[in-house]
Amino acid sequence: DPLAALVADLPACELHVHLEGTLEPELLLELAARNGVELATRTVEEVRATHVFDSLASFLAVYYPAMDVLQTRRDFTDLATAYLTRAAAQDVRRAEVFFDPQAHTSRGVPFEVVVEGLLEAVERAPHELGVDAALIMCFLRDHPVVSAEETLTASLPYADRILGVGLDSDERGHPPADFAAVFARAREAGYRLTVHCDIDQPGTLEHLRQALEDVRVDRIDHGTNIVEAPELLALAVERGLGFTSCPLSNGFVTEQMKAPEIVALLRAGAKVCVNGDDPAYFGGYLKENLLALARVADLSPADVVQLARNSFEASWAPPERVAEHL
Ligand code: ES4
Ligand code: ZN
Repeated sequence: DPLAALVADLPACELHVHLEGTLEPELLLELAARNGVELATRTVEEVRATHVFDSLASFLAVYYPAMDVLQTRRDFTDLATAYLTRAAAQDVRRAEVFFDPQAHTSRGVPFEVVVEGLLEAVERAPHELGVDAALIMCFLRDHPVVSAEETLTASLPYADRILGVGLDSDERGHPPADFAAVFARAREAGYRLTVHCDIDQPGTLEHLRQALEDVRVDRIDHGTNIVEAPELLALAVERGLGFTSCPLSNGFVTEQMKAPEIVALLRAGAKVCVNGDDPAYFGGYLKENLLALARVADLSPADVVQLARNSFEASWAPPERVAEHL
């Protein structure tokens, strides 16, 4: 199978993966045992049986409670190391990974424990795994804006070790413009900016407009609804903005991989790339996503190579690093 062989050999960047979404059932059970956390599920099969989703909300209702097992600095290091080890095995050369500090600080885990635990893994990855790694701190849009403000303030001592900020969680009723001031402060602190514009969520086109015009993002996560707004798409293409698509995730959240939309972005010259999102929950890491999309959309080998190339061009790596890979 030439397509599978091509994907199997193709280096790429991962630009849209939530570290908490890489918590595999095996590690979940191991951390629960280590920390004495009582779970409702006792086996890998039982954990997997809870992974049935038909919407963003139904996914988040499983995703957040699982994080209770993450308590110590070492837990966060182990989570990130497990992901980066898998990424290395999938020829990921660079990973710009999301984490959700408020999902941990809101249950009493100090910000420093989360960040220092993750940084230990991220800063070892280039030497030990051959993966260039960086952190993107996401604000939870369904928490108060003041909590995002506090999270940004808490991050400032680490500003030179955190690459960017993002916006995730339940999009309904939580437009990017609500966070424009926090994002402006984040940019002042030197962070790159990205925002989830999850697919087919209420208000999605207005959210895309706000992300582009009010927040002035440096990238868009998901965002494939932009194909319905040609003038916004033209603006994004003109700015060379990256779009981080996640086909297998889309299949759960919207019942479709959104392959026609991803292909439309590719044909329009947008820097669209393929990513894992929450691979422990949605059934695959980067390569499984790329191959699934390639098959459903009947992509040519040149299209697949372009998607991988886009992942480097949409990354926030220094230009000379990007050039090494192209
Ligand atoms: C997420 Cl798929 C998705 N959408 C919004 N927020 C998220 N956090 C983790 N996965
Ligand atoms: Zn996401």
